[in-house]
Amino acid sequence: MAEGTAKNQNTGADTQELTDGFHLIIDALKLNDVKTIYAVPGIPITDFLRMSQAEGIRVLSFRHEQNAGYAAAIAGFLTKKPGICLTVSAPGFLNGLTALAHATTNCYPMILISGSSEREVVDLQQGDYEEMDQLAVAKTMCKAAYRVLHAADIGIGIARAIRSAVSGRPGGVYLDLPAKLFGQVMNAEAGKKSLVKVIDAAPAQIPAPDAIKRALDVLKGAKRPLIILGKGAAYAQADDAIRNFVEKSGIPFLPMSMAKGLLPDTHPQCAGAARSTVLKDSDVVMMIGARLNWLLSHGKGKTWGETPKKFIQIDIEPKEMDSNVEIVAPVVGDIGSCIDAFLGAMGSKWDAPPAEWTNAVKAKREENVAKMAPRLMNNNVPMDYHGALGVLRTIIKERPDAILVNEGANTLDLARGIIDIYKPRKRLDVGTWGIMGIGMGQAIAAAVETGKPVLAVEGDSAFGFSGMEVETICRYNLPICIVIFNNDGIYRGTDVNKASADPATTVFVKGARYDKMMEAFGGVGVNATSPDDLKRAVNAAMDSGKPTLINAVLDPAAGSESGRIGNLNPQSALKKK
Ligand code: ADP
Ligand code: TZD
Ligand code: MG
Repeated sequence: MAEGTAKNQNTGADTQELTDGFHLIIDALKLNDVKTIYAVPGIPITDFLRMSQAEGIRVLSFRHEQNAGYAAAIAGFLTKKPGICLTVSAPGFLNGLTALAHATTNCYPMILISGSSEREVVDLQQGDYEEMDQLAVAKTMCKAAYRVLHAADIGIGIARAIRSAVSGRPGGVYLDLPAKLFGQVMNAEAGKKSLVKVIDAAPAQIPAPDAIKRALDVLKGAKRPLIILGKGAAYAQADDAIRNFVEKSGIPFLPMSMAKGLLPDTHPQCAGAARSTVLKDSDVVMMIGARLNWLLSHGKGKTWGETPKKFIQIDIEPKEMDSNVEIVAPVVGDIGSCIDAFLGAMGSKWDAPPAEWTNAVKAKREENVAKMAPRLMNNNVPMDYHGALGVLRTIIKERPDAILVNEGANTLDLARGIIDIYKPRKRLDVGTWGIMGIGMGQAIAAAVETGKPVLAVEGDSAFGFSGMEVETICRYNLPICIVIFNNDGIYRGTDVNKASADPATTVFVKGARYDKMMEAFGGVGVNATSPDDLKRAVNAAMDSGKPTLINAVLDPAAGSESGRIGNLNPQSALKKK
């Protein structure tokens, strides 16, 4: 036992230097280049956070663990290193758990570290302060879960957590640190030796040459090929290789939401504005870091039309292959290595796809863009989504380095389609689950990790899930401009409950002034009632870098039920009264 050893050594020699759990955890994190911790303090981690700060780790102290967790998760996506979230026991842990599960679902590397109560008491269920068998609860929600009981194992525990989070398919890892561990002492020299610097945490996974050849043969035989880029491709940070590959192939590409900007949405091969056409009419589809889940209608059905498809898939996770439909050419490996292998095997001459196909995609795209253009220029008061988004679209065009955070229903679906993204990893949103509440956590981590300005475009409901973090944004003085699309409710503000005096479940207080929330903490609040107001206010915020919240007053009737995914609502078999 480390504690025993340290005591014995201590009695033997007064000069013996000691260390403890607190310092070993901090040293282990620093040794592995952890620069930032996203946290909410309390027993047993308050002093730990103070010491971390004193030792040069930046600690972002949040108002709710879920938001700290979403911050850590997206930090993982942005940096390819595990984002670290620290919480107190039971309730703090549970608050962080949604984010851990979200990180795992989205393949973001993240480590949730929670202090926990004493094992002896927890296991006998004797009612400790914030008692819970956290390790058991966490196990089903993440890629791996570990507990460290001895100070001498801290180095190994943290190394395992880091490696588990980032290697293979990235995901969430839980690390349980009982309160007693923090104060455990051991010989400082032995402690130092026990720390582990993780070497090559996410080793390259080189694809098999015959898998590359098989995939290229399928691609060569295509008459109407399509590339789908997913957020795995954005995560991989193989931006130049991906761009070279897409351009060399001449194949139209469709970016999934968070893969927008890997190549600019305005790129001549971008099929974003011809989505339904390319999904229906393509004959060979090459998936790069994207899954055939609900977001792509599982690769079958009406969305995919009558044309028989052959799927090629590049993914680091072998089990992803054939998950929904047959993959005729699976390519297992990390995207950087796979794309390099493709570029090598394509040789210097590669025939572009038939012009008939690329011209048809281009024509459809131009038709759809032209149809949309006048709607984006409207100056209606009260604003509709298109008028407001037309303004934000121009602002992002002029400021392509800014990071767009986006959540809501209509606010999400319409912003995704309308706001072009020009650079990789500049669009962060609700991800695979379509989760509300990621807004402020993601905005904070984006500002902290990249130093770039952030524009958070939020439905009024979506914002409410993490709205208290505006105080955090003001406290750390982060360059974040929040625009709330305030249509008085979820989907719309016009729903009426005919059965009682209670409001309908989807509507909020009419005419709410979210801008006042920001003013309460010393930030800039603006009430914008027209596209011109909105433009002025966002530009001022982006120029000044001051924490700003703009309440964009939208027509309460603007918006439709569930945005673009109303079809997923179950229907009652009984006739409506
Ligand atoms: P989207 O929602 O954009 O369609 P998904 O989250 O569904 O994207 O899919 C991302 C996929 O990318 C996952 O299957 C994941 O295993 C894979 N992935 C993540 N990182 C890498 C990488 N470095 N190399 C290869 N595949 C990766
Ligand atoms: N809770 C969580 C955690 N995630 C969810 N996705 C939902 C609830 C359900 N939900 C949606 O899917 S969108 C949405 C909710 C509550 C809010 C939509 O309203 P909004 O956007 O104001 O954010 P619009 O522009 O009014 O559509
Ligand atoms: Mg709304």
